[in-house]
Amino acid sequence: MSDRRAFLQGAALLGAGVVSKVGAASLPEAPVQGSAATAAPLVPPNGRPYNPVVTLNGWSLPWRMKDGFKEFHLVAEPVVREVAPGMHANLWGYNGQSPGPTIEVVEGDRVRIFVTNKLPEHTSVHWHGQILPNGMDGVSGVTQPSIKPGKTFVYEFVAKHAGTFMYHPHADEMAQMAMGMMGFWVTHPKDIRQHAVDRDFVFLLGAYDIEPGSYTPKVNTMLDFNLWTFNSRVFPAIDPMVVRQGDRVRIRAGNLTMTNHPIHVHGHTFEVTGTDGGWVRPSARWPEVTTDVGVGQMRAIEFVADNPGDWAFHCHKSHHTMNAMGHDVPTLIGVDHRGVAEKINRLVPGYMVMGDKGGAMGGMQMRLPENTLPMMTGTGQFGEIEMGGMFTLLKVREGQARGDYRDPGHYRHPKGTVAYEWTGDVPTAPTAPGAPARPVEGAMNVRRSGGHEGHH
Ligand SMILES: [Cu+2]
Repeated sequence: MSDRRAFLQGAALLGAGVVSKVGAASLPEAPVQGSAATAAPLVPPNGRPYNPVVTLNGWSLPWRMKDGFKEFHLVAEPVVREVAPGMHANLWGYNGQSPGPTIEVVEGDRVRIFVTNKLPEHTSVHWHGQILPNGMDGVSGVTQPSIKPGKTFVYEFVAKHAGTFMYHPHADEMAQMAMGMMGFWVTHPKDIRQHAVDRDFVFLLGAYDIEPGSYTPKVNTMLDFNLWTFNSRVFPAIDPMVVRQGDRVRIRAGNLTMTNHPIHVHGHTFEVTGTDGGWVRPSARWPEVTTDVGVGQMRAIEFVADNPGDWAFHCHKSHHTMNAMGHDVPTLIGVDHRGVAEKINRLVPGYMVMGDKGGAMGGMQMRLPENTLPMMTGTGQFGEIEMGGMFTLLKVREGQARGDYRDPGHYRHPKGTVAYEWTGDVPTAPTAPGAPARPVEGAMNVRRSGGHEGHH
């Protein structure tokens, strides 16, 4: 295909639902998503009915029915992803976004997926977790030649098992996944009543190493990433999961990072109902508030959202609920800066003392380099949230209408149910026998940075 034809086709396809005249005869359209907002669930217009999922800050790929196949068209290409307002990343993805669109099919569907490669290098797509013919598994060199730039390959298989899956390249994998090439896949049960829930959220766990001031991930980073994402977004730009009180909720996550993520929910206990291999038998489930999602794994958790409020939902590795800026700041807790700042200020105007009372940076207005995000950020109804990365809110509301995913705003706490300040006397707390005497309030407590000796 000439560049000019490719350009015209790309332009014609920019609006979802527009069928390209060039491609209509053979290839299904390849819709492009330009927005990083959470798209409304894709209600199936044909085929077997199912309860669609909601992809956090993402969307599901439309298909066409042809000769008994559900036909999808994925285009692997460079994309610009808004990681959060104020920061964009030059990533690689599919159909205009990273991660690529979620693919939803029904158990027993015959699926045909066209994959067009618009990357500057070869690729392939592995359908992670699917039971399929060996030659459809997408492993470059092993089960197929890689897809060269400009070429289109076709994958065909039956979606045999209902469950949670992913797709990603199996060609120059480290670089391509570090650039954001991945997508979610849900195979719904043939019987719509089976495993039915009221709301079903999905997202991929991702990690990037993008130096403050730059736009492209460092693809050779092995472990030291500085952006931890749900669907290539970081807090405060990850949409909340909005549910109606009493809803049965499923949240599915897949992990394509280089480390594990203990995913933690506040205010509810859940059960892991789905793993990489399918559904967990009810007799094999147990209640939890945190579940570890290992590298290459998928987990589906379910609970009844019976506790109204704005509940934190996050990875429990505290460095994964932070953004890029500020990782190189030394630990200064316990260091006495008094006098030092003034002296340094004579040499470096604008010098600030940071971290001597802890790490809190939320209230500081540091000027950031171009295209990066503060390490800890976000503001709630009671003040600074001091989070980043893999963090969002589960918003449980009594008044939320069925099928309404709009953010209802801050939770309105019933009177007398919020932690409050004690304003009476504070009696001296008992001290353990043999413990050193507490320093008198107001006395200096000086410890030299890096040293161990302290004196009063
Ligand atoms: Cu994590």
